Amino acid sequence: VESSIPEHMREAWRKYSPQGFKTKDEFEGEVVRHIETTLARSLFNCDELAAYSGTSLAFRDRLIIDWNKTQQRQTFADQKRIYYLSLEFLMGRALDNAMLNVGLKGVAKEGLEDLGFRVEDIISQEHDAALGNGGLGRLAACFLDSLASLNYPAWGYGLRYRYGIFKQEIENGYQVEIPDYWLDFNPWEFPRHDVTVDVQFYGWVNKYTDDEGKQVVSWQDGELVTATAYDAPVPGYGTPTVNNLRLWSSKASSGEFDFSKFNSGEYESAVADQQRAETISAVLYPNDNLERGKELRLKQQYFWCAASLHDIVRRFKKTGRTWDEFPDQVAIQLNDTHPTLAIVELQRILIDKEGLEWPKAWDIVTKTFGYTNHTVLPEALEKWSVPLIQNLLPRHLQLIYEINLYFLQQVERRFPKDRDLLSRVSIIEESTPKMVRMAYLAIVGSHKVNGVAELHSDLIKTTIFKDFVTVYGPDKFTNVTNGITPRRWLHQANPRLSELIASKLGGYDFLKDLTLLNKLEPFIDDKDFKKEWAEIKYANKVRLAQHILKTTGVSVNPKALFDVQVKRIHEYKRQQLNIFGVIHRYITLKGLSAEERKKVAPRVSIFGGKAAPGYWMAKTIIHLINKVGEVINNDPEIGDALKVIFLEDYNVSKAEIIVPASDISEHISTAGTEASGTSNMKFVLNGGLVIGTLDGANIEITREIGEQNIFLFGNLSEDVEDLRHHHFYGNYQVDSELQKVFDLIKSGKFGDESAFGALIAAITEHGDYYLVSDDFDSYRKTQDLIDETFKNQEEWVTKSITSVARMGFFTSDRCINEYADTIWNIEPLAVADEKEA
Ligand code: C3B
Repeated sequence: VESSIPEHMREAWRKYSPQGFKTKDEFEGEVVRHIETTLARSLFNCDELAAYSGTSLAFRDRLIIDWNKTQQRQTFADQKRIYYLSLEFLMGRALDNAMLNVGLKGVAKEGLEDLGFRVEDIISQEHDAALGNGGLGRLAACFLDSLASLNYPAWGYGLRYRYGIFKQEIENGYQVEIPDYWLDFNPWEFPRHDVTVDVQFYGWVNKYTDDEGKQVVSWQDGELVTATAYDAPVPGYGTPTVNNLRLWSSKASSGEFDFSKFNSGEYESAVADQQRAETISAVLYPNDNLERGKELRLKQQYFWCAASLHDIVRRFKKTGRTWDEFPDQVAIQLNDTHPTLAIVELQRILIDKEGLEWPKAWDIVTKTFGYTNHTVLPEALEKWSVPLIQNLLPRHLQLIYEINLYFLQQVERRFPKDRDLLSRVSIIEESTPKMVRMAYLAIVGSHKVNGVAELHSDLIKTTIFKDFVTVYGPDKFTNVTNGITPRRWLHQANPRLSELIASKLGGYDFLKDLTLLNKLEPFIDDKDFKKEWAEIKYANKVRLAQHILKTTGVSVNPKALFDVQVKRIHEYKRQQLNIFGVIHRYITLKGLSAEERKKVAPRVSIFGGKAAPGYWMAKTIIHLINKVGEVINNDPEIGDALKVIFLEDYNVSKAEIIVPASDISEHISTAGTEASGTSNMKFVLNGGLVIGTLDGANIEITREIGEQNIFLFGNLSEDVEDLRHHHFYGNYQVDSELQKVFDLIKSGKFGDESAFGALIAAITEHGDYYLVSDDFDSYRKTQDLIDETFKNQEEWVTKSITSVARMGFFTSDRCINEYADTIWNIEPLAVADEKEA
């Protein structure tokens, strides 16, 4: 073991090495010490924010000890690591998670009470770490939780955006975006000013023969931007493993070719350079399932890939191994195509810097990388223009062409003279300008490609990547169905339900092996258990009702059926179908007598989600929901029978309140468009039922929990293409009940009808691409069935419990173990002293 401290002096280190608090008294001591010295506050000016800060610092100290030990253990063990490259990590809050994962929330609760605070108030002081848009970013966060909880040696690599996803406010029914500056006080990150990488952009490529007659390729000039590492601890649940999430921050380099300007008196321009460099990691692109081809985004991608690869290679080289062993030490997973340049960058390092021959280098590269596809939507598939890459990354463009050449030669050998096939699979699209198809590059540069749910993985093999199945055979393509961490999405978000389950199963082992939930099934006839189950749901609904009252001023009845659709606003996710359904329900209610209306099952329709700032149609949907809410919520004839709520600024910490409080949640994408969906899993795990299409993971959820426990409707993915065709070439007619909805909107009932013209025209005039009209009838009828079923609470609770009992498959632990076995070939690193959770 190497150390700069001589052996005979290490005793002092060992003696004073901090242990971290364990008892309530020690915890209080740490909190007070941090508040008084680290924060320079006192008991006379300690508000909740200061108490949050002190508590976080106390827990942070504890985590650091295990974090350091984990990193040491992993370095000495010297076994293969997985590096998860993701442009998004939607972590949410860290304190509650840290408390639960180290098993000291009880201690903190009591300690904070002694100090005059309630633990819930302290937890809610924390600003969400919102470095992601939606499913893709939250999946990365769940994966980190599982990797640590299962003791895998794993690092996440991402960007440290100064601004996360914007905050959403609703003004006059419209979405307004507010910047999310989240770094004012962030106790969870550690700047590593000694861990920096200079990343090069622009410049030109010099190819020449050196004195010894060797071909040399050198990428010269351009500008350098420095990447500085910021590390955050990722604690596992009930284990001392604390993994590392490394995020890169950009600033102008003090290296070779920038700061000469200072010396020549160009101060302002040097400052401008500085700001330009800092812009790279300034802001998260707020698009979900949409790529716009902006140069700054490409800069972000290369900056992060180059810094991460440099870091990984540096760590590998310290082991003194030969390059052949690289894929035995390193697995890199590409979260979507955003990090595809990492493939080219590794090839560049091996060829240009380390002097390896092409075939050997390429063999190492392809053994190292795996690629996960998360979408088949054409507008989300990344393509970068050749001139853009040529200018920004001239050497990489050459390498991409070479990679493509070798690949096409290989295809040509196997399928001689199939010129069509060659042009279809070419990494370069022969358009004007030429484009680099990033997904194709990712496939060619990886040894495995996976989709995120069974249907999705089948679809990529038969549609967008069909030709690659021809070229490589089917084995390169595989499925790993997504999962969620039950620690955050059950134990943390729904502590009472978690406790009730633990009381029946004899402990919290189910949080580490979610299949144990099936031991709940024998209790479905247990009256007391069912009663408590229902009471917990009710209490969660009361809590959400309070939140709704506080944030919207609308009072909702917690006894009503809570129908929730929270996710990014997108036409393919079909919030428009939901709100049209709500309007139809309103029309029906208005047609009833007061007596009849009293017999109707009351319902609260709850929406939440952000629209990309440039996605006009999505913003129109938000506007309509809010306008419909204004009318219905203020209609005295309607009362409790129907309420429509739009919850502002949906994010991870709000999801933790909303998810446990749903009776029904909506996952109603046009079949074949939602790759998986993950909130569907969260809602069911919390005892909510689902209305959904046969899309993404809904299909597997149905298989696990049983058809009788889910409300399915709508056309199947195999029929979508024909229906779309029919819309244009058949005699297309809008569903007559949907037409009534459109007529009411057009009458001006919900304000200026012209505001909603495009939304209606998309269906009536422009081919109804998302099949809203085709699915409207079965959607409505299924909603009616839900009303009927909800009236029988006995049956409803049985469905709820049965579903939860059968959700074991959807833990991200299962998912991570599958990746580890079938794609990464990595093993957990045993930890001697497993702690009790
Ligand atoms: C999402 C998909 O839209 C979801 O169906 C899927 O569950 C998650 O990824 C996780 O796999 N996705 C996203 O959030 N952003 C993209 N750019 C592409 C897919």
